[in-house]
Amino acid sequence: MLFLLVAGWAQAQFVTIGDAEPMGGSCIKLTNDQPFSEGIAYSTERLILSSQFEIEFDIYLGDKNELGADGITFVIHNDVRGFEAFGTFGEFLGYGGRNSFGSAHISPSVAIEFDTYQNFWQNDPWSDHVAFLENGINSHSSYWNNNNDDWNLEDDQLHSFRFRWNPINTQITVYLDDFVVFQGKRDLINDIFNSQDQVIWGFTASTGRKHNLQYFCFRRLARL
Ligand SMILES: [Ca+2]
Ligand SMILES: [Ca+2]
Repeated sequence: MLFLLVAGWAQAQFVTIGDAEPMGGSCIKLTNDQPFSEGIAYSTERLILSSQFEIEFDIYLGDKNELGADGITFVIHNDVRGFEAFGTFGEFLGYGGRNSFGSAHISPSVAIEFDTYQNFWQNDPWSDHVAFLENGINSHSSYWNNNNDDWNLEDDQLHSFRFRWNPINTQITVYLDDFVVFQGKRDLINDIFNSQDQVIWGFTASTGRKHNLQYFCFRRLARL
């Protein structure tokens, strides 16, 4: 389905998959507060990676800490399925897949995950955490949790999320509530997207046996 979101002067049109649907204003629900929910929303307008930009959202990860799961990803991809690309539910956040079993995953891609549930196969810490992912693989060697083993994102609050890309020095900078939570260099156009500089962007999310309402609100896309 196709929806138009308006946030201040900014507007963006999104297509949705699965349980994702508009909540009013500039927000799109990704998962229901129910087991085994998965939702994905993509902007119909591609990101142009040859230009510098910053894109900003508010994200909501739910209100249940011990009983909540699984998290969301902000994804940029060039998967052949285009606006119908999806990954696997549960610990794969609608982004990745159990590769050894060939389950659905989104690739080529990069993603920022906001993970609210510990899965040993993904090398997750006990705490909620943010991590940089590539090509539909959820496992990560490093993560950010504010150096706090009890850090919790399922606090019934909106959190400000900004993703900044600079193609000149290939630097990615991610802010959560105005803290830098990831910074790294990756030549997205050449090393990930096979020289393509126009890519699809959006959010994926899922739940498993444990669950939370999860959604995002689009704030702005600024060309820098
Ligand atoms: Ca997890
Ligand atoms: Ca938590």
